[in-house]
Amino acid sequence: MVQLTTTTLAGLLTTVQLATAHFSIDYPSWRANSLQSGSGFSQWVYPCAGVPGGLSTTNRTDWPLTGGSLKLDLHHPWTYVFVNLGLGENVTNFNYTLTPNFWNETGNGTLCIPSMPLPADLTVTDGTKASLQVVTLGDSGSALYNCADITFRSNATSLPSSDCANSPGVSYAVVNQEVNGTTTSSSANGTTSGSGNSTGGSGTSGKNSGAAMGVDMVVMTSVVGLVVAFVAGMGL
Ligand SMILES: *[C@@H]1O[C@H](CO)[C@@H](O)[C@H](O)[C@H]1NC(C)=O
Ligand SMILES: *[C@@H]1O[C@H](CO)[C@@H](O)[C@H](O)[C@H]1NC(C)=O
Ligand SMILES: *[C@@H]1O[C@H](CO)[C@@H](O)[C@H](O)[C@H]1NC(C)=O
Ligand SMILES: *[C@@H]1O[C@H](CO)[C@@H](O)[C@H](O)[C@H]1NC(C)=O
Ligand SMILES: *[C@@H]1O[C@H](CO)[C@@H](O)[C@H](O)[C@H]1NC(C)=O
Ligand SMILES: *[C@@H]1O[C@H](CO)[C@@H](O)[C@H](O)[C@H]1NC(C)=O
Ligand SMILES: *[C@@H]1O[C@H](CO)[C@@H](O)[C@H](O)[C@H]1NC(C)=O
Ligand SMILES: *[C@@H]1O[C@H](CO)[C@@H](O)[C@H](O)[C@H]1NC(C)=O
Ligand SMILES: *[C@@H]1O[C@H](CO)[C@@H](O)[C@H](O)[C@H]1NC(C)=O
Ligand SMILES: [Cu+2]
Repeated sequence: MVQLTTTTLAGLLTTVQLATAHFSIDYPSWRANSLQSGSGFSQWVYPCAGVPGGLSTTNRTDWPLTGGSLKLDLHHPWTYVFVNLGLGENVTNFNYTLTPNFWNETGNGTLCIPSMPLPADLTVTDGTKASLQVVTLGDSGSALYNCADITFRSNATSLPSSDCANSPGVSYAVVNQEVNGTTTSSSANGTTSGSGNSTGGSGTSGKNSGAAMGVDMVVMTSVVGLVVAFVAGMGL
Protein backbone atom coordinates (compact mmCIF):
# COMPACT_ATOMS: atom_id res chain seq x y z
CA MET A 1 0.00 0.00 0.00
CA VAL A 2 2.54 2.59 0.97
CA GLN A 3 5.26 3.18 -1.57
CA LEU A 4 8.70 3.41 -0.12
CA THR A 5 11.93 4.11 -1.84
CA THR A 6 14.86 1.98 -0.94
CA THR A 7 16.47 4.82 0.90
CA THR A 8 13.38 5.58 2.90
CA LEU A 9 12.98 1.94 3.73
CA ALA A 10 16.56 1.62 4.90
CA GLY A 11 16.21 4.77 6.99
CA LEU A 12 12.98 3.55 8.46
CA LEU A 13 14.43 0.18 9.34
CA THR A 14 17.36 1.79 11.05
CA THR A 15 15.08 4.00 13.06
CA VAL A 16 12.86 1.12 14.04
CA GLN A 17 15.83 -0.96 14.98
CA LEU A 18 17.34 1.69 17.19
CA ALA A 19 14.04 2.37 18.82
CA THR A 20 13.29 -1.24 19.43
CA ALA A 21 16.72 -2.43 20.38
CA HIS A 22 16.96 -5.81 22.03
CA PHE A 23 16.62 -8.17 24.94
CA SER A 24 18.55 -11.10 26.24
CA ILE A 25 17.77 -14.41 27.91
CA ASP A 26 20.10 -14.74 30.88
CA TYR A 27 18.71 -18.09 32.04
CA PRO A 28 18.46 -20.74 30.75
CA SER A 29 21.52 -19.98 28.65
CA TRP A 30 20.39 -18.59 25.29
CA ARG A 31 21.31 -20.29 22.07
CA ALA A 32 23.80 -17.57 21.18
CA ASN A 33 24.44 -13.95 21.93
CA SER A 34 22.21 -12.50 19.25
CA LEU A 35 23.20 -8.97 20.23
CA GLN A 36 26.86 -9.37 19.49
CA SER A 37 27.80 -7.21 16.56
CA GLY A 38 29.17 -9.14 13.65
CA SER A 39 27.42 -12.31 14.78
CA GLY A 40 25.14 -12.14 11.77
CA PHE A 41 22.14 -12.85 14.01
CA SER A 42 19.12 -10.62 14.25
CA GLN A 43 16.40 -10.70 16.87
CA TRP A 44 13.93 -9.68 14.17
CA VAL A 45 14.20 -13.11 12.63
CA TYR A 46 11.59 -15.78 13.47
CA PRO A 47 11.78 -18.15 15.22
CA CYS A 48 15.16 -17.84 16.95
CA ALA A 49 16.99 -14.71 15.76
CA GLY A 50 18.58 -16.68 12.95
CA VAL A 51 20.58 -18.83 15.38
CA PRO A 52 20.56 -22.42 14.18
CA GLY A 53 19.49 -25.15 16.59
CA GLY A 54 20.00 -28.88 16.95
CA LEU A 55 23.77 -28.72 16.60
CA SER A 56 26.17 -30.84 18.58
CA THR A 57 27.45 -27.63 20.12
CA THR A 58 24.00 -26.58 21.32
CA ASN A 59 24.25 -25.38 24.90
CA ARG A 60 21.44 -27.08 26.85
CA THR A 61 20.45 -26.16 30.37
CA ASP A 62 18.82 -28.76 32.62
CA TRP A 63 15.30 -27.71 33.63
CA PRO A 64 13.07 -29.30 36.30
CA LEU A 65 10.26 -31.57 35.08
CA THR A 66 7.68 -29.19 36.52
CA GLY A 67 9.17 -26.13 34.83
CA GLY A 68 12.21 -24.03 35.63
CA SER A 69 13.45 -20.49 36.08
CA LEU A 70 13.46 -17.87 33.37
CA LYS A 71 15.58 -14.76 33.59
CA LEU A 72 15.31 -12.02 31.00
CA ASP A 73 17.06 -8.71 30.52
CA LEU A 74 14.68 -6.10 29.10
CA HIS A 75 15.22 -2.44 28.32
CA HIS A 76 12.01 -0.82 27.33
CA PRO A 77 9.56 1.30 29.28
CA TRP A 78 7.19 -1.60 28.65
CA THR A 79 6.96 -4.64 26.40
CA TYR A 80 4.67 -7.61 25.89
CA VAL A 81 6.32 -10.95 26.56
CA PHE A 82 5.33 -14.39 25.23
CA VAL A 83 7.14 -17.59 26.17
CA ASN A 84 6.67 -20.66 23.98
CA LEU A 85 8.11 -24.15 24.02
CA GLY A 86 8.73 -26.81 21.39
CA LEU A 87 9.78 -30.40 21.93
CA GLY A 88 12.73 -32.11 20.29
CA GLU A 89 16.36 -31.64 19.51
CA ASN A 90 15.89 -29.29 16.57
CA VAL A 91 12.63 -27.51 17.23
CA THR A 92 10.71 -25.97 14.37
CA ASN A 93 7.31 -25.89 16.01
CA PHE A 94 6.95 -23.94 19.25
CA ASN A 95 3.45 -25.20 19.79
CA TYR A 96 3.11 -24.97 23.58
CA THR A 97 2.79 -21.68 25.39
CA LEU A 98 4.01 -21.01 28.91
CA THR A 99 2.17 -17.68 28.93
CA PRO A 100 -1.49 -18.48 28.23
CA ASN A 101 -2.06 -14.91 29.32
CA PHE A 102 0.84 -12.92 28.02
CA TRP A 103 2.71 -10.37 30.11
CA ASN A 104 3.06 -6.64 29.99
CA GLU A 105 6.50 -6.04 31.44
CA THR A 106 7.58 -2.63 32.62
CA GLY A 107 11.01 -1.36 33.54
CA ASN A 108 14.62 -1.64 32.54
CA GLY A 109 16.68 -4.58 33.76
CA THR A 110 16.25 -8.13 34.98
CA LEU A 111 12.91 -9.93 35.13
CA CYS A 112 13.28 -13.33 36.81
CA ILE A 113 10.50 -15.89 37.21
CA PRO A 114 11.52 -18.55 39.74
CA SER A 115 9.45 -21.28 38.11
CA MET A 116 7.46 -21.19 34.88
CA PRO A 117 4.45 -23.53 35.11
CA LEU A 118 4.07 -25.95 32.19
CA PRO A 119 0.87 -26.40 30.21
CA ALA A 120 -1.28 -29.35 31.27
CA ASP A 121 -0.99 -31.12 27.94
CA LEU A 122 2.80 -31.06 27.89
CA THR A 123 4.24 -34.33 29.06
CA VAL A 124 7.92 -34.46 29.77
CA THR A 125 10.21 -37.04 31.32
CA ASP A 126 13.82 -37.13 32.41
CA GLY A 127 15.90 -36.43 29.31
CA THR A 128 13.20 -34.76 27.18
CA LYS A 129 14.82 -32.13 25.00
CA ALA A 130 13.05 -28.90 24.23
CA SER A 131 13.60 -25.29 23.27
CA LEU A 132 12.10 -22.15 24.71
CA GLN A 133 11.23 -19.24 22.49
CA VAL A 134 10.82 -15.81 24.06
CA VAL A 135 9.03 -13.22 21.97
CA THR A 136 8.79 -9.56 22.91
CA LEU A 137 6.43 -7.21 21.20
CA GLY A 138 6.51 -3.44 21.40
CA ASP A 139 4.13 -0.69 20.50
CA SER A 140 5.11 -0.69 16.85
CA GLY A 141 3.83 -4.26 16.52
CA SER A 142 7.24 -5.59 15.61
CA ALA A 143 8.50 -8.65 17.46
CA LEU A 144 11.91 -9.73 18.68
CA TYR A 145 12.89 -13.37 19.17
CA ASN A 146 15.42 -15.36 21.18
CA CYS A 147 15.61 -19.05 22.04
CA ALA A 148 17.18 -21.16 24.77
CA ASP A 149 17.65 -24.93 24.63
CA ILE A 150 16.87 -27.14 27.59
CA THR A 151 16.78 -30.77 28.71
CA PHE A 152 14.12 -31.68 31.26
CA ARG A 153 15.80 -33.47 34.18
CA SER A 154 14.38 -34.96 37.33
CA ASN A 155 17.47 -33.80 39.22
CA ALA A 156 17.41 -30.22 37.91
CA THR A 157 16.62 -27.33 40.20
CA SER A 158 15.30 -23.81 39.83
CA LEU A 159 17.57 -20.85 40.41
CA PRO A 160 18.01 -19.99 44.08
CA SER A 161 16.09 -16.87 45.06
CA SER A 162 19.37 -15.07 45.62
CA ASP A 163 19.99 -15.46 41.90
CA CYS A 164 16.46 -14.76 40.73
CA ALA A 165 15.56 -11.21 41.68
CA ASN A 166 13.98 -8.50 39.58
CA SER A 167 15.79 -5.23 39.11
CA PRO A 168 14.27 -2.29 40.97
CA GLY A 169 11.30 -0.99 39.03
CA VAL A 170 10.92 -4.13 36.94
CA SER A 171 7.63 -5.99 37.10
CA TYR A 172 5.01 -7.52 34.89
CA ALA A 173 1.26 -7.63 34.71
CA VAL A 174 -0.59 -10.60 33.28
CA VAL A 175 -2.82 -9.52 30.43
CA ASN A 176 -6.04 -11.49 30.56
CA GLN A 177 -7.79 -12.03 27.31
CA GLU A 178 -11.47 -12.61 27.13
CA VAL A 179 -12.92 -15.27 24.95
CA ASN A 180 -15.10 -12.79 23.18
CA GLY A 181 -12.24 -10.94 22.03
CA THR A 182 -11.76 -7.51 22.89
CA THR A 183 -10.02 -7.01 25.87
CA THR A 184 -7.66 -7.03 28.47
CA SER A 185 -7.58 -6.40 32.04
CA SER A 186 -4.39 -6.65 33.89
CA SER A 187 -3.73 -8.20 37.19
CA ALA A 188 -0.70 -7.10 39.02
CA ASN A 189 1.61 -9.91 39.76
CA GLY A 190 5.33 -9.87 39.74
CA THR A 191 5.87 -6.53 41.33
CA THR A 192 9.00 -6.04 43.25
CA SER A 193 10.03 -4.01 46.07
CA GLY A 194 13.22 -2.19 45.34
CA SER A 195 15.06 -4.57 47.59
CA GLY A 196 15.94 -6.96 44.87
CA ASN A 197 13.60 -9.68 46.05
CA SER A 198 11.51 -11.18 43.36
CA THR A 199 7.88 -11.93 43.80
CA GLY A 200 7.25 -12.69 40.21
CA GLY A 201 5.32 -15.46 38.66
CA SER A 202 1.99 -16.96 39.03
CA GLY A 203 3.04 -19.63 41.42
CA THR A 204 5.49 -22.41 41.43
CA SER A 205 3.17 -25.25 40.98
CA GLY A 206 0.23 -26.25 38.96
CA LYS A 207 -0.38 -26.33 35.31
CA ASN A 208 -2.10 -23.93 33.03
CA SER A 209 -5.52 -24.85 31.88
CA GLY A 210 -6.06 -26.10 28.39
CA ALA A 211 -8.92 -23.69 27.86
CA ALA A 212 -6.79 -20.68 28.54
CA MET A 213 -4.20 -22.06 26.24
CA GLY A 214 -6.63 -22.27 23.35
CA VAL A 215 -7.32 -18.60 23.68
CA ASP A 216 -3.70 -17.79 23.69
CA MET A 217 -3.04 -19.77 20.57
CA VAL A 218 -5.59 -17.60 18.80
CA VAL A 219 -3.94 -14.49 20.08
CA MET A 220 -0.51 -15.79 19.23
CA THR A 221 -1.64 -16.62 15.75
CA SER A 222 -2.94 -13.15 15.20
CA VAL A 223 0.23 -11.69 16.59
CA VAL A 224 2.25 -13.75 14.18
CA GLY A 225 -0.14 -12.65 11.45
CA LEU A 226 0.47 -9.03 12.36
CA VAL A 227 4.18 -9.51 12.30
CA VAL A 228 4.02 -11.16 8.93
CA ALA A 229 1.81 -8.36 7.66
CA PHE A 230 4.23 -5.83 9.07
CA VAL A 231 7.21 -7.44 7.41
CA ALA A 232 5.33 -7.87 4.16
CA GLY A 233 4.28 -4.23 4.34
CA MET A 234 7.90 -3.25 4.65
CA GLY A 235 8.58 -5.10 1.43
CA LEU A 236 11.02 -7.55 2.92
C1 LIG B 1 26.79 -22.36 27.83
O1 LIG B 1 26.07 -21.92 28.96
C2 LIG B 1 26.89 -21.67 30.10
C3 LIG B 1 25.97 -21.36 31.25
O2 LIG B 1 25.24 -20.21 30.99
C4 LIG B 1 27.85 -20.53 29.78
O3 LIG B 1 28.69 -20.31 30.88
C5 LIG B 1 28.69 -20.91 28.56
O4 LIG B 1 29.49 -19.82 28.20
C6 LIG B 1 27.79 -21.28 27.40
N1 LIG B 1 28.61 -21.79 26.31
C7 LIG B 1 28.46 -21.35 25.06
C8 LIG B 1 29.33 -22.00 24.03
O5 LIG B 1 27.64 -20.50 24.75
C1 LIG C 1 17.17 -28.20 12.00
O1 LIG C 1 15.96 -27.95 11.28
C2 LIG C 1 16.11 -27.00 10.25
C3 LIG C 1 14.74 -26.72 9.67
O2 LIG C 1 14.08 -27.90 9.31
C4 LIG C 1 17.07 -27.55 9.20
O3 LIG C 1 17.26 -26.59 8.18
C5 LIG C 1 18.42 -27.82 9.88
O4 LIG C 1 19.31 -28.41 8.95
C6 LIG C 1 18.23 -28.73 11.08
N1 LIG C 1 19.49 -28.81 11.79
C7 LIG C 1 20.02 -29.96 12.15
C8 LIG C 1 21.31 -29.88 12.88
O5 LIG C 1 19.47 -31.03 11.92
C1 LIG D 1 3.51 -30.05 18.83
O1 LIG D 1 4.34 -30.35 17.74
C2 LIG D 1 4.96 -31.60 17.86
C3 LIG D 1 5.96 -31.75 16.74
O2 LIG D 1 5.59 -31.07 15.59
C4 LIG D 1 3.89 -32.70 17.85
O3 LIG D 1 4.49 -33.96 18.03
C5 LIG D 1 2.96 -32.44 19.04
O4 LIG D 1 1.90 -33.36 19.02
C6 LIG D 1 2.38 -31.05 18.95
N1 LIG D 1 1.61 -30.80 20.15
C7 LIG D 1 0.51 -30.07 20.15
C8 LIG D 1 -0.19 -29.89 21.45
O5 LIG D 1 0.07 -29.56 19.13
C1 LIG E 1 1.24 -2.12 29.34
O1 LIG E 1 1.93 -1.23 30.18
C2 LIG E 1 2.05 0.09 29.65
C3 LIG E 1 2.92 0.90 30.60
O2 LIG E 1 2.50 0.74 31.91
C4 LIG E 1 0.67 0.67 29.45
O3 LIG E 1 0.79 1.97 28.86
C5 LIG E 1 -0.13 -0.23 28.54
O4 LIG E 1 -1.45 0.24 28.39
C6 LIG E 1 -0.18 -1.62 29.11
N1 LIG E 1 -0.87 -2.50 28.18
C7 LIG E 1 -1.85 -3.33 28.58
C8 LIG E 1 -2.50 -4.17 27.55
O5 LIG E 1 -2.20 -3.39 29.75
C1 LIG F 1 18.81 0.65 31.43
O1 LIG F 1 19.73 0.43 32.46
C2 LIG F 1 21.06 0.34 31.99
C3 LIG F 1 21.96 -0.13 33.13
O2 LIG F 1 21.52 0.34 34.34
C4 LIG F 1 21.46 1.73 31.46
O3 LIG F 1 22.79 1.68 30.99
C5 LIG F 1 20.53 2.08 30.31
O4 LIG F 1 20.80 3.37 29.83
C6 LIG F 1 19.07 1.99 30.75
N1 LIG F 1 18.24 2.10 29.57
C7 LIG F 1 17.12 2.81 29.57
C8 LIG F 1 16.33 2.81 28.30
O5 LIG F 1 16.74 3.42 30.54
C1 LIG G 1 21.46 -34.82 36.56
O1 LIG G 1 21.47 -35.97 35.76
C2 LIG G 1 22.19 -35.82 34.54
C3 LIG G 1 21.98 -37.04 33.67
O2 LIG G 1 21.79 -38.18 34.44
C4 LIG G 1 23.65 -35.54 34.82
O3 LIG G 1 24.36 -35.37 33.60
C5 LIG G 1 23.74 -34.27 35.64
O4 LIG G 1 25.08 -34.01 35.97
C6 LIG G 1 22.89 -34.38 36.90
N1 LIG G 1 22.83 -33.07 37.49
C7 LIG G 1 22.93 -32.89 38.80
C8 LIG G 1 22.81 -31.49 39.29
O5 LIG G 1 23.11 -33.82 39.57
C1 LIG H 1 -19.66 -13.94 24.31
O1 LIG H 1 -20.66 -13.10 23.75
C2 LIG H 1 -21.93 -13.73 23.67
C3 LIG H 1 -22.88 -12.79 22.93
O2 LIG H 1 -22.68 -11.49 23.37
C4 LIG H 1 -22.43 -14.05 25.07
O3 LIG H 1 -23.69 -14.69 25.01
C5 LIG H 1 -21.42 -14.98 25.71
O4 LIG H 1 -21.80 -15.24 27.04
C6 LIG H 1 -20.04 -14.35 25.71
N1 LIG H 1 -19.08 -15.32 26.21
C7 LIG H 1 -18.16 -15.00 27.09
C8 LIG H 1 -17.25 -16.09 27.51
O5 LIG H 1 -18.06 -13.88 27.53
C1 LIG I 1 14.39 -11.63 50.36
O1 LIG I 1 13.31 -12.20 51.05
C2 LIG I 1 13.75 -13.12 52.02
C3 LIG I 1 12.51 -13.82 52.61
O2 LIG I 1 11.40 -12.98 52.58
C4 LIG I 1 14.54 -12.36 53.11
O3 LIG I 1 14.98 -13.26 54.08
C5 LIG I 1 15.75 -11.73 52.41
O4 LIG I 1 16.47 -10.96 53.33
C6 LIG I 1 15.29 -10.83 51.28
N1 LIG I 1 16.45 -10.38 50.55
C7 LIG I 1 16.58 -9.12 50.19
C8 LIG I 1 17.77 -8.77 49.39
O5 LIG I 1 15.74 -8.28 50.49
C1 LIG J 1 -0.56 -13.54 42.02
O1 LIG J 1 -0.02 -14.84 42.12
C2 LIG J 1 -0.43 -15.49 43.31
C3 LIG J 1 0.37 -16.79 43.42
O2 LIG J 1 0.06 -17.66 42.42
C4 LIG J 1 -1.93 -15.71 43.25
O3 LIG J 1 -2.36 -16.40 44.40
C5 LIG J 1 -2.59 -14.35 43.20
O4 LIG J 1 -3.98 -14.50 43.06
C6 LIG J 1 -2.06 -13.56 42.01
N1 LIG J 1 -2.56 -12.21 42.09
C7 LIG J 1 -3.20 -11.67 41.10
C8 LIG J 1 -3.64 -10.26 41.32
O5 LIG J 1 -3.38 -12.25 40.04
CU1 LIG K 1 14.98 -3.27 22.85
